[in-house]
Amino acid sequence: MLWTPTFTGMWLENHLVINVSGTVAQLESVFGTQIHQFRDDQGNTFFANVTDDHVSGPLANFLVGTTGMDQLAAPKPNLVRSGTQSGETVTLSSSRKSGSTSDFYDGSSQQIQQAYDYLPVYAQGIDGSGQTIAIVDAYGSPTIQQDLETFRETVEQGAYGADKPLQLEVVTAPGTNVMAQKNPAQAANASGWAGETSMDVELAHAVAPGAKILLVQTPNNYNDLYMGVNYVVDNALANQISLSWGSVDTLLPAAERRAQSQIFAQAAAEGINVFVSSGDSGDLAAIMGSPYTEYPASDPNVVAVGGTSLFVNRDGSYKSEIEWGETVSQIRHPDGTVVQGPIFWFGAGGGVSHSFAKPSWQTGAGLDSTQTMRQVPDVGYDADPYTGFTLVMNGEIQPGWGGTSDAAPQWAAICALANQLHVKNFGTPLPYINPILYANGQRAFHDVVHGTRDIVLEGSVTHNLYYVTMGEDTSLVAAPGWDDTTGLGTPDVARVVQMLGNTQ
Ligand SMILES: [Ca+2]
Repeated sequence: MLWTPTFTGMWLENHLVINVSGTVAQLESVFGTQIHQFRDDQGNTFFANVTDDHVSGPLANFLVGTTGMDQLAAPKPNLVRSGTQSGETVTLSSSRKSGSTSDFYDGSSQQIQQAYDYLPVYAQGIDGSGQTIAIVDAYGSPTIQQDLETFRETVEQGAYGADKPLQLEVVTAPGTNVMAQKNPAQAANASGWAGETSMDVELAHAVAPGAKILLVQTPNNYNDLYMGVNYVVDNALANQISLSWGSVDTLLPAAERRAQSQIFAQAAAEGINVFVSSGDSGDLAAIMGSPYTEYPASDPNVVAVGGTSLFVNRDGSYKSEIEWGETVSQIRHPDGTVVQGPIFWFGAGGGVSHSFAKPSWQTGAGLDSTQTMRQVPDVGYDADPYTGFTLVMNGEIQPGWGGTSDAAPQWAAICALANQLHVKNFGTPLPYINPILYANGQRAFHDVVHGTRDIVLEGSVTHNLYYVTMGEDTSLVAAPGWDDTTGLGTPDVARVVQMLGNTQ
């Protein structure tokens, strides 16, 4: 008998997750591990299991893995802002190294709708009506309802859908671990998550203004975030989910990753499409010593979303894109002496997963046919803070937000548009879309290839000049066909929605 009388458990309806609690001794006994208290170099204490779980007996026949026996690996939201670096505000300098920035995307909802060709879809009466976009974020934001209202009254002005009623529902995922929320080190991240929440909710609304947005908030740890995802999947609360967070795909214990991957497998099987930002730290080699991808972006049952820098014509229409990555070639004092450089600032994540085999559908031009592991990302979208989005956070209008967190909720919104058309045509929602995108997607995407742009930024305090090259993303580089920063490419939304919505 494995269970002690005081050991309580709760089956969730899909029988994929058993939510259990017990004393440390009980958990150590049942899961064959030891749980220790640790103190990090900041003085924060946390608990963690010191070995992977190892169960024997009847439990081993059905237990795929366990999560939540540690407070490690709090995921980070994938958002960055253009305006700050090294403790000072940096702005585009008048002494630009080359070219004009007049063709940079301006951050408005109107221009993104025009540049990515949303308008023909809206003209058909397709705006996300009847669809729900679920967003799972840690903590949420106390001002989200008012911020979304202000966003609609300002950033969305002139855009299609700015007059639509807001449909935002905020819930806390049932069964999430309240104890972890009290961890002060994790709670300190709350402000970053509030910004992430504003970004996800506002940008999903900007391009699918008829859709309902379900914001699921949880404490900031993997276990509870996945409980939030499982809550949506288990209850079939939405046909598209946006996740703008992640961490190195080998950081989580294998058993924990296996358990979480089961949720995405169920989502894909049920036609719930999950969009995940690919990360903002390039190939992660600076942290890991060699290239890595992020999880859950690397999961074969999610659509991983990479990033670009977006340039537009004078009339706001699409002009061109390059892969998103900013490298500071030099930082110079006003007297001309070089402070340091080159330094990689940020850029889209991507590459080859260390954890997941390549899915059978991942074939086509640009992919490495000899590669046996999953390649990331699947699709791209504007994510560069210098061609980034204007958002409302804490009541304040703030330009210059970027990160692949920009990209995932807007792809979830595109899926909501396609789902509305698919339901209208066939009476059923879309299946998992990655196999369709890889088989038929070429004509619906802008294929992004490598390019660079140079800009000069000036620090507000030191007046140092930052010579920045756009389009330099660590070892990752855009190329013809699929590539490891933008996947298959960025959407011509009218074409993507037609292709998906008319494929039975
Ligand atoms: Ca490409």
